[in-house]
Amino acid sequence: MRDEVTEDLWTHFPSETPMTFLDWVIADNPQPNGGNQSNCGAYWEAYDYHMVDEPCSLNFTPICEKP
Ligand SMILES: [Ca+2]
Repeated sequence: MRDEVTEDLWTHFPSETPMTFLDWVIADNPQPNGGNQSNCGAYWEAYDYHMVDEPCSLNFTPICEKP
């Protein structure tokens, strides 16, 4: 997922359909917090697999939707 097209509008990639479920990290380090510098979302193990926003230049294992 990403908000690269419109900041704070999180969409699936590449369809750009809006995300219907978001589960951001809240405690300790509320997300998303990276603004225009962090436009890709990830589940972060250290935050019990809640979502964080990170730069799209980082490498993560993709999660794909089964057709
Ligand atoms: Ca962003």
